[in-house]
Parts: sequence; C-alpha cells; structure tokens
Amino acid sequence: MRPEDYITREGKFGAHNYHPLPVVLEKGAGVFVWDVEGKRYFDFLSGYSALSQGHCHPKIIKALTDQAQKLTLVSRAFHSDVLGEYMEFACKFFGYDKLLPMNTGAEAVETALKLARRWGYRIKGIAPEKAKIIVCSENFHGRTITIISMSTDPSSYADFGPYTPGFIKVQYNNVGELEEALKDPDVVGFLLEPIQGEAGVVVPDEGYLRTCYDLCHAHHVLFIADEIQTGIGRTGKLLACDYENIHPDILILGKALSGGVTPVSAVLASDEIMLTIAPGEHGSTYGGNPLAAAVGIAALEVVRDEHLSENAYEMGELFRSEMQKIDNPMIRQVRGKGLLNAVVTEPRGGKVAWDICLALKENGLIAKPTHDHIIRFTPPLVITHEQMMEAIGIIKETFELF
Ligand code: IF1
Repeated sequence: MRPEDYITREGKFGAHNYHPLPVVLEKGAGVFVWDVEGKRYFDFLSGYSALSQGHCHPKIIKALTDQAQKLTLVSRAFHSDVLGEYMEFACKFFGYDKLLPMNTGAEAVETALKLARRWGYRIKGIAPEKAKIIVCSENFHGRTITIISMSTDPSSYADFGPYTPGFIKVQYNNVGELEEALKDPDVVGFLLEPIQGEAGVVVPDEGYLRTCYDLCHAHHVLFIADEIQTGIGRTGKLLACDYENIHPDILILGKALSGGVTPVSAVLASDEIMLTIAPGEHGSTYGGNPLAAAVGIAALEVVRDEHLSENAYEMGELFRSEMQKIDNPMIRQVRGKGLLNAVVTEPRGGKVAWDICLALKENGLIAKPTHDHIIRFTPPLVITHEQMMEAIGIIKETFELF
C-alpha cells in the first residue's frame, strides 16, 4: 500500500476529528519515527509530550511486556501486587500523601474538579451546589463536556452545550483578575496550566505562578496545576511549578507518566483533600490497572535515571538560542521552557505554518501547528546534543525555503 492508501482508508472508515499531517508512520525508536516507505523523521511532536522518554523506550517496553504476561487488569474490586508499589513510588517522587489513578488526562482533570468541589463542601464549608472553580482564558484541559465548559476556544466548545456551570474565567497571566475573582467566597479552586500548551506555549510572567499560589492560599482556595503536558521533565524541571518553588495542592499528571505506551494519568494531593472521596464515590475500570502501574514506575525511573529534566533544560536552551539566529520574516517569536517550545510564525506570500510543516516533513522532521500560525517543537527529552543540532539544521534549511 502507498501512504495515500492508508490515508484514504482512514478517511473512509474513521471519524474526521483530526487533520493529521500527510505522513503514515509504522515504527518509532527514541527521537525517530519511520514511515511506511522507510523514511526517517525526527519526531518533534512526541505525542503531544507523551513520548518524553522517546519512542518505545526499552525499559518501559520491558515493563509493559513483562507485566502483560502476568496480569493486566483486576479492576479496583481487588488489590494487585504492583498498584501500591506504583502509588508509593509516585507519591514520594512528587511529594504527596496520596495518588488517585486514572487513564486519560481529561479523566484526571475531571477527578481534580470533583476533588476540589468535594473539598469545598466537606472541608471549606461551601453551601451545597455553590462551589466555583476559577480557570484561565485560552486554557486546554481536555475534551469532555465539563472541561470544554471551562474553555474560551469556540473550536473546543461550540455547539456542545448546554455547559456545566460553576466556573469563573480570568485572563491568564493576569494577577488582578484572579485577585478579583478570589473575592467570591464560594471559590474552592484555581485550575491552570503552568505554561499553556495548546494555546501555543504561552509562558506567563516570572512570578505569576508564585503570586497566584500565595493569593489562593490567602483565600483558602486550592491551587490546582494541570501538568499533563508541562510535567515530568518537559520544561526543564520535574514540574513546571518547580521553577517558582510552589507545591500545587492538587497535581494533575498524564501523557509522559506512561512514556507513550498506554494511557496513564493521576491526581496527587494531601490526605485532607484526597480522603474527601470515600470508597465507591469515584473510579474507573482501568484506573490503576497493573499494566499502567508497572509502566508508570518504569516511565518515572527513566526520567530520574536518565536525568531527562536536566537534559530538557540544556537542549531547550540550545534550541532557543539556535532558533533566535534564524533571520526569517516568517518567524515572529520563539518561546518556551525546556523542550516545550513554539515558533510563532507570520503568514507570508500566501504561505502559512502548515506549509512550513509540510516542508519540514519533506526534510525529515515532523511537527504540527496549533492555532494556525504557531508551530510547537516538542521532541522527546532523550534527544542528544548531536541530534538536536541535526534537527536544528533541518529547521534552518527549511525556513530558507520561505
Ligand atoms: C487533542 C491539545 C496538546 C493537555 C492538558 C489535559 C489534556 C491535554 C494540558 C487532556 C491533552 C492533547 C489532547 C489532544 C491534542 C493534545 C493537545 F492540542 F489538544 F491541547 F497537547 F496541547 N491537559 N492534550 O494538553 O489529556 O485526555 O488528551 O489524555 O485532544 O487534540 P487527554
């Protein structure tokens, strides 16, 4: 079959909820993927930061295949030998009392919203049905109806109403608006991405996170960090919140928590917060399955043992400094932290970011635009100096075509 045959078949039998780059991949290893014709590409999307440990990391694949031969699912009706080990490892790794295991990022975000509301009623003492959660403009936290009810992006929420109530929207990176919203005594939580990924790698001002954190605590409001994309080394620290030495009251993780091999997400919090949910009040069939637990331990061990946060920091500095050297009118801004970066482009001569991504693909590097003009560059955190220089060479060579 030719690549276009794969694409046609997918279009005929699959929902059209995505518009992928016209590339058909069949193999991945480390920072590379290969298409069905054997052509190699640098993967500069990394499964939207799920593949931080690189494609098919041997240690994670071994954990997956070993566990898969033994026990894959028991549900939570019974215990398994590996779930507690994973929970203990992750709680100590991130510094929390307890972990609630889920599968997708959206499920973890929904879990965090339920925890914040439940804490609000049972601990803060908000009147029933009155709890409110503050969220940010241009947020992205997933695709469920409650989560898109928080969205300010019509492409996420249009014609999916009616929407879940109980959310107050404030401008991201605007302390004043948060301060104003916190005056509402029914607010139980403030949910944000430490860096907004889908919005196009929007990095808030230095000190924004710390100021918000302190304001929340001054108003007895939970600071809830969605680190599904920014977490687990992506921004050059274990958590993006670490840049400002803040410890989120509720931490939401996903994506790289499994190194891209199976959906694993988690919510971490203190006993005070976590124990407001009693047995039988929340869960999921696959949440905390032995396969996810085994993979989760391996994925975190790889981040620790291969110093991926530190590598992300160094390689991110290299990437941004080299990208700043490109003198091209289509490049408006290069921004990011660690290996969560984006190039904001200007359309020129009828060419847009999509055209750049098509040309990058031809030159052996795959990335994809967000919001039309912003190209995210998020390679696996295992990328070496030599590989990064080769990839930057491809990017420079490609921009010379525009
Ligand atoms: C899509 C975006 C990235 C996330 C944050 C929660 C979730 C995500 C900060 C939900 C998921 C994914 C979803 C995927 C594309 C991708 C994405 F463009 F949509 F926003 F990465 F930037 N919080 N992001 O980034 O996690 O339920 O997907 O496991 O929906 O198109 P999920």
